[in-house]
Amino acid sequence: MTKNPSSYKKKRKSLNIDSPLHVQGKTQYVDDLPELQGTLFAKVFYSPIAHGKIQHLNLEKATALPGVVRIISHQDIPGENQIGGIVQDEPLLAEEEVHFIGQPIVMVLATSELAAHKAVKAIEIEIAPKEIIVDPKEAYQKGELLSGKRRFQLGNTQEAFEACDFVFEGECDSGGQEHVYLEVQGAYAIPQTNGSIRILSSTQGPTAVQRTAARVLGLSMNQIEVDVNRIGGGFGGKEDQASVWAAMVALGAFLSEKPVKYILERGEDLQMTGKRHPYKSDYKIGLNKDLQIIAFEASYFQNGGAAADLSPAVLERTLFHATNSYFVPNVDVSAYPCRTNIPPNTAFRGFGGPQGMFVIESAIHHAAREIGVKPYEIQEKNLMFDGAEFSYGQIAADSEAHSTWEQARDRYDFNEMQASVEAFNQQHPYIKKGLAFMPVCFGISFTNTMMNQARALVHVYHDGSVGISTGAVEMGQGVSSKMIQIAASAFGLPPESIKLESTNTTRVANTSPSAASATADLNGKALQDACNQILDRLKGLAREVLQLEATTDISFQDELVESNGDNASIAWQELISMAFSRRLNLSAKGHYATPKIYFDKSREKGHPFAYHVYGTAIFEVTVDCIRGNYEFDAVKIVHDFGASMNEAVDLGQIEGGLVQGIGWMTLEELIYNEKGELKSNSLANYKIPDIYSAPKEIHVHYLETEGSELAILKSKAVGEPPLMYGIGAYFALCEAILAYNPEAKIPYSAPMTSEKVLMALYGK
Ligand code: LUZ
Ligand code: MOS
Repeated sequence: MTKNPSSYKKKRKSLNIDSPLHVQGKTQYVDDLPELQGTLFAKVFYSPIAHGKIQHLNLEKATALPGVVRIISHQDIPGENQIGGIVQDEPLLAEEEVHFIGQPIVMVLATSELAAHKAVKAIEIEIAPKEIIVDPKEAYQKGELLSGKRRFQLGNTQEAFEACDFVFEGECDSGGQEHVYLEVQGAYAIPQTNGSIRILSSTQGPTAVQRTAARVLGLSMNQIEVDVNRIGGGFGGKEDQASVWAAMVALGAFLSEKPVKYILERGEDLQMTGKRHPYKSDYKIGLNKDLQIIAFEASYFQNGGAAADLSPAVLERTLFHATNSYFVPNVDVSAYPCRTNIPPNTAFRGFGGPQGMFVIESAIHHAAREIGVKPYEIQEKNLMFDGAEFSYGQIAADSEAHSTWEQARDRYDFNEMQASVEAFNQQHPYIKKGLAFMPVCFGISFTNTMMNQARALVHVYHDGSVGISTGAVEMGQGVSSKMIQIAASAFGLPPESIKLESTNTTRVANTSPSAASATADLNGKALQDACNQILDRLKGLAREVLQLEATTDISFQDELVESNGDNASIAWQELISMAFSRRLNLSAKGHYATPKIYFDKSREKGHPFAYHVYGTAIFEVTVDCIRGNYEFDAVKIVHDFGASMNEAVDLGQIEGGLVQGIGWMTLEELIYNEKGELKSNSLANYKIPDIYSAPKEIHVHYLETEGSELAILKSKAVGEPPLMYGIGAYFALCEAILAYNPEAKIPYSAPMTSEKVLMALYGK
């Protein structure tokens, strides 16, 4: 235990309890746990074609292979063959039809991974092909929607466009994105002696896994225990889609009465799982001669894949963020979740928000080019301000759109950056630099109000040590560190006195997934609630022991329980020991539900977000105009952290989110061909950013604000917002291309790969 309070406080600012384990390779993931004797290995045989009717399935050769224990098809499922979360449209194992390449058809159980692998290769199938759709606009035209259209409106765009001095229309596409979590999907199910099943899962959503497995097995939820120690990255890919593999192994374990494990190979994971939704969109923007945006219309065609998964929720967030950090008085935006024959797309950091923001940023860039001004002149004129209404009815409060923009502009001396870029471009005929601003405004809360609740369980053991459980899943985002900080600061103990337990559905039930950037807020507040209940009991005892008035304030600090006025104190351990001998309850269960939020879907109006997170990034890029290659010289950010409770963890989220966003906008090209085949099917032909493609400099200034009462310890959510800074990469590249070729035709089509840069440089 740290006895020196000042070193403890210093540490608290920068604690990430996971870092030492990670760098020593000691962190344990599902595949690192020792296997129980008799464990069987599962492997899925999946559809080799994107759409068709199964004519014949031959399992004979595969079944006869050594080590093969059983091959499980949809007919063996004791409960429902249905895993759809929002829409009931997704079987666990295909029945008559297949709808994407990678759709699970049967599952092999074998005594080794190799035997399972060989068996899958020996399965023969005949499928009568049906029409394949991969393009969302084509799906829309053919009436293939996964759920209903959504439309958000504010003011009257039709009238407003008539009064505009400038009106521009265009198209804008953004590509998908593979999650590339370092730990691939996987799960391990272990039958228990009482007939229940325990599942170790690499999931962001233990309760989603529990619900899905129970449904497939025809059991009630209390028969399924899900335990998550930590996961090696999620980024949304394991919000819903970890349930598939967990339900598979649970099914195998239930039928074989043996432990069953399935850790996907990277290639299987790339092929079978959904990704960020590609979008195709149409926009129309109207401005007055003062560059104020008067009206904005857009239609978003979301490529949802073959089943709904989380697409309807992702679609909704596209509309919520359609105007990013701008106030636009007249808005009319519609979104369509389109069914196509690729794997069901899913949550990915930003959850449809980035796709929406890219469209309005494209529209602004388009308008700036046509009018003959710089895009930032339009951006700066239209930033959100307190009292302004978002198209969904929420009124902006504590907007930091202006303050982050202005501080970024002045602190990083944008005028000077611009002057030196212009000088550079004049001196260099074949190397050009470009600059772009990227403001971000992201709403914090699940857009589905019901999901904004959390629970926690706290035990104080009678030696004074503390064990805490919450619904939060650690996926590398540092939430474990934050939970420990919260309990440590509540009890006035060093972090070493707090043990964070695994996330387990029997200790904390009915969890929302760790998602929506809200995990630390929701679980942290539930944890505070539990701690406060114990503290209240202890305060009563402390007053009695220290012979103080019932109104005396008691504080818990540095392992001491003190009265603030009277200088009386007792050691934490001593007080706990007394509490135990007096038979006080030293455990508590906490709950939190975000207050005041609501959303009325019939009107598409409400107050869905606890608060918004703001920030502004400035990008500088250098383009080699002979080769089309580029490097980001610097990204300079002013970010609204509120009062950051852990600057190291929060900075890590900014840097990681930024680079992931740049990857989406530049390098990461997800390609499905017209047959629905994934051509970017390995990490050799799907390029993610590495240290060489990361910006050479990243500056992050912490905008110190009041924070929000609804943010944990006033430290605002930080998981997703920085990803959207990455959109600035696209527009900085556009500016560099235009410096070389002012006539360049640049389609708004992300990612802006080197090939596309080259074509734009030399196109007319
Ligand atoms: N997941 C979800 C999310 O179910 N609802 C959301 O609003 C959300 N937002 C961001 C990321 N995941
Ligand atoms: Mo997420 S996209 O917050 O799982």
